[in-house]
Amino acid sequence: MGKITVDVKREVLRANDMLAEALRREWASRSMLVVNLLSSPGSGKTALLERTLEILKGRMRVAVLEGDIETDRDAERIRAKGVEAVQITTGGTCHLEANMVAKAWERISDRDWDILFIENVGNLICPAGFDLGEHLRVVLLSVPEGDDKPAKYPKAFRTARWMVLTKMDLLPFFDFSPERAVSEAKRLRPDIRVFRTSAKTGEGVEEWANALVEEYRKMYG
Ligand SMILES: Nc1nc2c(ncn2[C@@H]2O[C@H](COP(=O)(O)OP(=O)(O)O)[C@@H](O)[C@H]2O)c(=O)[nH]1
Ligand SMILES: [Mg+2]
Repeated sequence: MGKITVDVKREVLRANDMLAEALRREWASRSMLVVNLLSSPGSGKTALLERTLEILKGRMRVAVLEGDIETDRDAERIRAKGVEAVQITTGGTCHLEANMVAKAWERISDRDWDILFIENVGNLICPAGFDLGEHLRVVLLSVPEGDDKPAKYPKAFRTARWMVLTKMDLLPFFDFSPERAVSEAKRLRPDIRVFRTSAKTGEGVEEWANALVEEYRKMYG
């Protein structure tokens, strides 16, 4: 029984990775930068996106796929910014899989986009194991969560190329050491690029948004 479960799991992952690879190629052929945002629930993924979209407006054609277990509240928040958003409700599953993303993508693939954000289901464990075909994986860590999270959830931080420390405005109220968080993350991934932001004050958001534009230009000139 144990062996069959393991084999099935491996097959599911293999099918996911093949589809993810096909999506990555399709998106690259259409000159798109696709960004997968990972974090615990409430770390500020949607809030950072809301701010980022304001900055990117008029510069890049941006769309968002919103992953949640239930409700389409986050997609509504994005649409309120005048940006195209497709909600993916997983109905209990704690992460997005490439097939869910492919289905949502179909709904907007008739138009041209420069950057596609995928907000993953809030969770630092399961989403780390599923490639969605993204070009850039970003993990968010908010000040109230504690600076020990990279060591506790290593896969999320090892597989992310960028890390955003969010809610920096709350630093005076928590025993959170950004230096410790960064050094723990770097132990897992020495080349991880770090941003510090606050969606409340706007601190660091412009730098992060500009880095996304730079990343896009690096890929497509
Ligand atoms: N103080 C502060 N609160 C924030 C910040 N970003 C998000 N929040 C709050 O944190 C909560 C969760 O944010 P949300 O964007 O929904 O997180 P998500 O679940 O990761 O998408 C909300 O109440 C936000 O107002 C921030 O930079 N500073
Ligand atoms: Mg959200």
